[in-house]
Amino acid sequence: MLKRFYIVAFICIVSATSVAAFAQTPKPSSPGPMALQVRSEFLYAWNAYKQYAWGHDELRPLSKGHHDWYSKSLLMTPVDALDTMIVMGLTDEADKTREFIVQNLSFDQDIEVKNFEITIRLLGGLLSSYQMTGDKGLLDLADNLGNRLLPVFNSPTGMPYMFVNLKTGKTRGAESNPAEIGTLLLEFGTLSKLSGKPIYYDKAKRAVVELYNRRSKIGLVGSSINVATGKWIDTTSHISGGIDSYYEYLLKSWLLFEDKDCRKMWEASVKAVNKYLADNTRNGLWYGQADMNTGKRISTQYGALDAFFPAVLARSGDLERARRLQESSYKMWTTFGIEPETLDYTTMKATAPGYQLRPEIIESAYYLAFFTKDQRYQEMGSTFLLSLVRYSKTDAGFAALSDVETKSKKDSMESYFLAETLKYLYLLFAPRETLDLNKVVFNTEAHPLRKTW
Ligand code: DMJ
Repeated sequence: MLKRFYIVAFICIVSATSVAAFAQTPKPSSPGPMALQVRSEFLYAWNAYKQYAWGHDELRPLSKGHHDWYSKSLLMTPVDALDTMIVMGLTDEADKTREFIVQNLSFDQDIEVKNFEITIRLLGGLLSSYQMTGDKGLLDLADNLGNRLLPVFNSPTGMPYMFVNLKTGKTRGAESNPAEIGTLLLEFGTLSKLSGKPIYYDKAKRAVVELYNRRSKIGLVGSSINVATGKWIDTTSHISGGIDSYYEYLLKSWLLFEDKDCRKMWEASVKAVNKYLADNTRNGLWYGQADMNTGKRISTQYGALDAFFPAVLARSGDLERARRLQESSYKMWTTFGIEPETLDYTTMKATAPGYQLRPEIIESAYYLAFFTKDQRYQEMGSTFLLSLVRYSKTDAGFAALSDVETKSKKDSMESYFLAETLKYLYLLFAPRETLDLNKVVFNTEAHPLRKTW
């Protein structure tokens, strides 16, 4: 009898202690007015998607219609947007969206998809939402998708082909680039850890190592490579679209998986990038283009996609370069009132004048705000929010711009606007404990992944 009393008392103490420990986990304080405004802009865009494009990949904000990437919808916007709803505390909306995805999304489709985009948007989205909700249906979908993507790695070098048919596994597209080859390990690696199947990690890791091994003597990679022959097609090196997230994933794969090879590859790569691509001008710090073999400057283009780099530099601890480069990105934004896709930083003239609702400059502001606690980055955030509302908001969601000079709109609202642009803008203003950047690693589509294994 006495023994039973002690057992019951022990169980009570243990459960009381774990409830207390759980209760001690800092609860984020309520979001302030700026974060709430971002949240209402998110709902405005999401409701427009629901009204005009529900069940399709994307909203067409000007024609109030929809767009599917392939002959069948893969629910690109709902999957990409789900963890933003969770982060913003939109619980009812998130629950309904999650249930819809689990019941309706099927990858058993005879369609040829782009491995990179499907990995960062869908695989990344499913994995992060699974980690945040524990809904096993999301992990099953991720595992099913990962398995259908695996044939991409069956090239002579192990570097992935660009496209794969989700039903037949037929691959195509040997001419690829560092971003599409080296931006897979966070998602495939996480899938390995959560499913217990090492094959995903191994294939994605081999791809990135094969790519790294083909760097030039001065440590740079080019912009186009044949994954069947392993030969470079274009030796122009930069940090822009087509290479960008290869660097991002070297750093983040080290942080998420404690993978020492990735750490070595990151450290060697960033040294070369800072030596040959960084350009210290009278106009500030920029990163341009150089030949991967000689290091000779080829051109002086910088743009919306390059603006991810301050975030990566800040996460790696290089706050000095991160701050300086973010000031340049901000100059790019304020010169036009909203940023162009690219400009020539020696003349500050736009060379590709569109704005595709991209997140990178806001992502960098968020990282810098988190790591420096400097108000400067929220000031930047206010400018970003004001411009987005002034120039991109439409009757139905938000529209990209075809020209930042004339501010003419384009009939497109990419899913990353909800996954990334508005998530980072919200986090920039939300209480810092909403997400701890020291514990969470964002994939390149802003899907937060955690080391739960
Ligand atoms: C997103 O799909 C990802 O951030 C990717 O790494 C680059 N392009 C878009 C956003 O600009």
